[in-house]
Amino acid sequence: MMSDTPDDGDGDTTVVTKTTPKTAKPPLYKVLLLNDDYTPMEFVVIVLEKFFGINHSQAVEIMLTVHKKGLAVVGVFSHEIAETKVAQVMDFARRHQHPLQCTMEKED
Ligand code: TYC
Repeated sequence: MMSDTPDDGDGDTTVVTKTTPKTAKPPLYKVLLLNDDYTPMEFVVIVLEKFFGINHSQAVEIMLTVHKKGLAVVGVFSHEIAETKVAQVMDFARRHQHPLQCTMEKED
């Protein structure tokens, strides 16, 4: 009868170490909103609500952070979603003739 226990017959114990195969996780990208001197504050708040699902009071807070610090991370997404968000914001700003800039950056 064949044993299902690893045994080389020398009386020692065989240690079987199972490692879980690693699945590489895709990189994440930060979407950044940049300050400028011309885009109205209310427009930036609308952008944060409309494209990032951020509630009004949080949107005002983030807009003010960008206004004071020069930029802020407004979300972290997969490459494809981040690209879509950036394109949506840039298109919306362009259509309203505001110079608002939105970019993405790979997370470390
Ligand atoms: N600095 C702008 C102003 O004073 C407001 C502003 C905030 C612009 C955030 C862009 O991403 C921005 N009207």
